[in-house]
Amino acid sequence: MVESGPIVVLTGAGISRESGLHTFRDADGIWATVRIEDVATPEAFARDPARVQAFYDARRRGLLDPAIQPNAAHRALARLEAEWPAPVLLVTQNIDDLHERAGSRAPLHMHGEILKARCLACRAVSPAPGDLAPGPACPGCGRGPLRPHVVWFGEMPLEMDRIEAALDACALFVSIGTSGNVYPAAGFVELALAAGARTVELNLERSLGAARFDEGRYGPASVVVPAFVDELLAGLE
Ligand code: BJW
Repeated sequence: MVESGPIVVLTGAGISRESGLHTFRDADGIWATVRIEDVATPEAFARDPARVQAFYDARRRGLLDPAIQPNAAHRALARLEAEWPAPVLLVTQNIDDLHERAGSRAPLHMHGEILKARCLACRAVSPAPGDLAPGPACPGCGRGPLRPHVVWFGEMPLEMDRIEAALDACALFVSIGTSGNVYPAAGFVELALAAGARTVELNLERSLGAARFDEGRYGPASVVVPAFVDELLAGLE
C-alpha cells in the first residue's frame, strides 16, 4: 500500500538547477553549448580525450565552487529517507554530490559520479585527484590513464539490476527534475506502473513522459519537493 510502502525516487538535473548547476536540455542547458557527440560518448573520448577531459574537469571545478550547495529539494529527500518507515531508494541521474551533501545516505548514481575517476587499465574506481587532464595514472595499478566515472551514451548505466528490483517492489515512484528524454531512466515509470505503484512527476513543466504518470505537480523543485514530502510524512500520522 502506498501510505507506508517502499518508495523509489528518480532525480535528474532539474533538482540541482536551483543550486546553480545547469540542466542539459533547457534553453540555457549544457547541450545548447556543446554537442553530445563531442563530449558524451565513448567515441568522442577515443577521438579527442583532451577535449572530453577538459569538459569534465571544468564541470568538476564548477561543482566544487563553494557557492554550489544543496537546496531544499535535496534536503527534503534526505528527510524522507530518514523518516519513512519502509525502504526509500534514491536513484539519481546526476553526477553531482548534492544528495550526499544534503544528508542522503546512499544515493545510487546510475550515470556515475564526477568526483570519481575510473582506470582504463584495471577499471578500479577512485576519488578524482582534481583535474584528470593531462592524465595522472591510476592510484591503484599505477599504469592506466583515468577517465571520468560517468556513463556516456551507448554505455550501460550502473546498478540496473538493483534499480529494477526496487521498481518491481515499490508502492510509490516519484520522478523529479528530469525531462524524460534519456533511457533507461525514462522507462522507469512503466516498470513502476507494471508493479502497481502510484506514480508522481514533480517537475518545472510537464516532461516528455508526463502522460504516463498518475499525477504531476509542477513548479520549482525547491517548492514542490518539500511540499510533497511533507504531505507523504503527514499521511503517516
Ligand atoms: C526543473 C527545474 C527546477 C529545470 N525544478 N525541475 C532509442 C530509444 C530508446 C533508447 C535509445 C534510443 N537510442 C539510443 C538509446 C539509448 C540512449 C538514449 O536514451 N538516447 C536517447 C537520447 C534517445 N541511452 C543510453 O545510451 C544509455 N545507456 C543505455 O541505454 O545502455 C544500454 C545499452 C548499452 C550498450 C548497448 C546496448 C544497450 C546511457 C545514457 C547516458 C546519459 N548520460 C548523460 C551524461 C552523463 C554524464 C554527464 O553529466 O555529463 O546523462 S546525458 C544527460 O542526460 C545526463 C543526464 O543524467 C541525462 C538526463 O538528463 P535530465 O536529468 O533529464 O536533464 P534534462 O536537462 O533533460 O531535463 C531537466 C528537467 O528539469 C527539465 O524537464 C526541466 O523542465 C526541469 N527543471 N529547472 C524542477 N528548478
